[in-house]
Order: sequence, then C-alpha cells, then structure tokens
Amino acid sequence: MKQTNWYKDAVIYQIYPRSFCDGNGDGLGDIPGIISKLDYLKDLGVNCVWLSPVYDSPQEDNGYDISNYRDIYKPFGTLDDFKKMLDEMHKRGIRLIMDLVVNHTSSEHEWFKSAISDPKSPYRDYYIIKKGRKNGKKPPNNWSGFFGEKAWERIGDSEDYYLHLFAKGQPDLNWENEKVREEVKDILRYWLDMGVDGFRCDVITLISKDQRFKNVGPTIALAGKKYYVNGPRLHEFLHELYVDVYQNYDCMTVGETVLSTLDDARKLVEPERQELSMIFNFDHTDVDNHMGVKYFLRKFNVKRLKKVVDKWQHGLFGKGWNSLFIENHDQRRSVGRFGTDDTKYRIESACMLGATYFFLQGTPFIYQGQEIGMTNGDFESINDVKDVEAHNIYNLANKVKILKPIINKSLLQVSRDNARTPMQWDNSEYAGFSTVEPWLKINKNKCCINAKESIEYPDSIYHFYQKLIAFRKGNEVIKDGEYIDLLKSNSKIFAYKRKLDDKEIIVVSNFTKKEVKLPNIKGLDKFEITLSNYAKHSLVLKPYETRVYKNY
Ligand code: ISL
Repeated sequence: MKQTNWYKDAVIYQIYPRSFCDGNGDGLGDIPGIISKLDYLKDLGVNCVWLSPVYDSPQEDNGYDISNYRDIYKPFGTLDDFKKMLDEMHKRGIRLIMDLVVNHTSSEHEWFKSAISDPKSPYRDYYIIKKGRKNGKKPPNNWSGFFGEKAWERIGDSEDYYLHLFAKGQPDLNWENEKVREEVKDILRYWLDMGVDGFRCDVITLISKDQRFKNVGPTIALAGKKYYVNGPRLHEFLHELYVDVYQNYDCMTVGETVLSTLDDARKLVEPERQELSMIFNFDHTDVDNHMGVKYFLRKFNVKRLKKVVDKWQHGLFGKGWNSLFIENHDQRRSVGRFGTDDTKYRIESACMLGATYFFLQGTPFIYQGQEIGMTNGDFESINDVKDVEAHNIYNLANKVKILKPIINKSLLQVSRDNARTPMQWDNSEYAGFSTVEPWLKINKNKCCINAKESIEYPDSIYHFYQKLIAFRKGNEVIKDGEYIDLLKSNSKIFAYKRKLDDKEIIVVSNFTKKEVKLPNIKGLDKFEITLSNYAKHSLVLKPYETRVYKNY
C-alpha cells in the first residue's frame, strides 16, 4: 500500500486515558469520557490522537503492563466502546495511534504465568529467563533497570531469574525468539485491520539485548545499558516489522527512543531503511538536569536548549523526520519549566513555549492539559503520588544515604504524576473530570485553570494553540524549510528562522521574566508579525514575549 506520509501534516494530541475524562463516574478516565470530548479536540484543530495504553492490564504501571493485547481494560470500557471512539474520531478527521508496549508484558499475561509456573512451558522462551549465579543466590548479572531496581527477579525458590527493565510486574520479552516476533506482528495487524492509523512504540530501542548478558562495572544508574539499549539486532527487528506489517498499511510509527543519539536516530528514521517514521529524542528534556538523571536538577539555560534544537533540526534535515514535544505523561509540566513561570506569567510563558517549538521541522505533539497551561500537581508528600517509579525511587533513596537528600528535594517536583493529575475541564468540585473523588489528586488551581475558562477567554492559551495549529496547517515553510538559529550566543532570547526559497518565518521568544531589548536581526523590518502573545509590540520584548514573523 502507498505510504502517504500523512504524519508530516499531523498535529498529534496525547491522551492519558485514566486522567482525561471519566464517563461512568468511578473516578477513573475512560473511553466513553474520551468520546464525549472529541468535539473539543476537533475545535482545537488537532488531526491525530496518540492514546496511551487502554489494553487489559493490572495497572502496576498504569497500563504500560499489558495482560491482554487484544482487549480493553474493563474500567476503561469495552472493545465496542473502542470501535465507536475510533469511528467517531475518523468522522471528525482525527486519526488514532495506539501505544505499542512490546518490550515487556505484564506478569499477569497468560504467556508469563505459564512460563514461570512450568519450566517446560512453550512460553518459557518468550521471556528472558536465566540461571542465577552461585546456585541461584545471585542474579545472572548486575544489570539494573529504569525504576531504580535490580533488573532480575528470582522465580520462586528456583535458581532461575527473569529480566525486567521496568517494574517487577513488567517482564521483558525475548525478541530473539521468532515466535515472539510473530505474536507482535499479529497484534499489530489486529489493530491496524480494525482501522487504527499507527503506533507510538514504547521503549522500542530496548527490544534487542546483547545475548552475552555480561556484568558491567560500577555506574550511577541503568547498569548494563550498553548491553540493552540499541542492542545488536534492533534494526533488523524493526525492519522485519516494517516489511511484514507496516508497509501493508498507510500507517505511521513513532519510536520512544530513550538514550538514543543523533546517529542512532538517523538509522531508525531514514526512510530507505524502512524502520520507523520518526522518533522521540529526549535531549531537550535533559537540559535541566545533570548526567541525564532527572533527579539531579540543574538550572535551566536557554543556550543549552538552542544547542540541542539546532543539533536535531540540522541533524535530520533532508534525512529523516523529527517529532516535537515539550510534555508527555512521563515529564513534569512545561509551564514553570524551561526557565518559565507558572504563576504571574503563566499564560505568557505557556504561549511562548508553544510558539517556540511549534514551528520547528517535525510533527508537533500536545499533551493533554498543555493547551490550557496546566501546571504541576500540588503534591505535599509522597503519599499524594501514586506512580510506581516515584515509590521505587523513594524506597531506594531511603536505603542509599547519599541519594536521600537529593531525591527528597526533587522527587515531588519531577514525579511523573505531575503530568497525570486529572484534566481540569471546569471549576466544579471534581474539575468536570468526574462526579466522584478521582484516582489522583486534582490541583487546587482548577478554580482558574480549566478548559471552560480557557474557551471563554479570547486571549487564553487554548485560543493561542488554535492559532498555532491553524498557522502550521498546509504551511510549506514550516514543513520543509531549513532551520537557522539566529542568536546562538544570546542567553535570554531564542530566535530562529525557517526558510524555503524566498519565503521566511522568524520566531523570536524572550525566555526571561524581564524586558529585553529586541536584538538586531537583519531584514526584520521587512517582516510582519503574524502571531504573538502580546497585542502591542515595540523594540523591547516584554516578559516571555513571543513573536512569529513572516515575510510573505
Ligand atoms: O519516565 C522516565 C523517567 O522518569 C523514563 O525513563 C521512562 O521510564 C522511559 O522513558 C520509558 O517510558 C515508557 O516506558 C515505561 C513507562 O513506564 C512509561 O510511562 C513509558 O512512557 C515502561 O513501559
């Protein structure tokens, strides 16, 4: 089937189902709730949704632990609800991409239950099960995983261990086993045949492990990552999925590629290699931490951000396609981050960040609530937070003395639950999200930060996002133009140009809460301002002011 590359013209809205809208009054978001909000998404202007997992799951990691890939988690609805949602989305010109979580399953998956209960089970080899060292007293090697734990769990009192790079309830699949790959292909076909338009591929760069399972020397975190990130057969496995499945559908894939470099990314997205349509790189989410560890917070500096953006914009130009995002369900909220302010200048800040990333080359993603400037959760203690990652790290910090003060200081601030507080639809008791107490604490600021208010107020962040989306639509300069950083060494302003033949767009953003003199940008007097978060403009940029100029 002809691949139309529709994703290059898409603006994708991410829905985290348990926090979006509760349709049946049990405190948990669900599919009927999503259906009730599709007109809201259409009015915003997005034309694709990425839906975080809705499959059957014990929810140890909020659905990123799947126990049945062909059914829906009951509290979220039924398969019929899902089909109705898909149909209603398509009727509104909105495509749907599903989350594909196939690096691991849930430990409640039938395959895993059979694999560990019977050493002769045909499913034993679906997982990575190895004999421990010292007659089973020590795990097979010293690898550790993403949630601050050892990566191996002993199977009962046997000598064997299974590998889990995330929580204990998320055993890694053995992709070396051809049967596993065939199962994955069948799952893909099942959803594509139902009409879904593609997949966001969870931690896809972890699927191939170095089969020597070697020990590693001391490391701060993620011991063993050189053996399990971008493993030896990664590209071969992805190409196989493309040839056997993706190329038969007009679908797209976006890989979540933690720890990938630009060189890795090129290999993953160069179209002639036939692997993925695009990837999420996380370099820009690391500009405010040390050594890529989010708990080691570091003061934001816009020059570092510009450097990362420049690298990826040039690095993939003409070679592959970028994804653009400032939030997702694993990141804290963007407003109040990246040098911005989530109190006095919240609206200015959110609009400025929006305009700055939206006109880069690539497909923009908006995470639910970002379009109304939702802020981090107002958590007071670890008891307010539910995420398995936060609790594991908290327990680890309590055991390791030197980590304790650092983690205690940053845990609530960087917890993934900051992005997972219920969507604030209105100012009612449960924010219009539910009719009962929700699964996670609603932010008190629902009184003034909510979708209803944002829709009513003409100068809101929501209406600014509508304009961002509308301006992008069909704009060839934004889609295909080259990227030029205009003020590389300026430590307050992010300014770039997009250029296609003689058509040019310039974005100028003040990343500070102070007024800053507009620097001299050659030829700017011939441009006109087409979008801004301030009504009046002078030779001074106001706090968090952003201006989008065009010369045509
Ligand atoms: O969230 C992170 C850091 O706080 C990341 O390291 C995250 O664990 C990593 O990006 C992988 O994320 C994905 O897979 C996880 C799941 O918990 C995340 O929600 C998902 O986005 C395991 O499936």
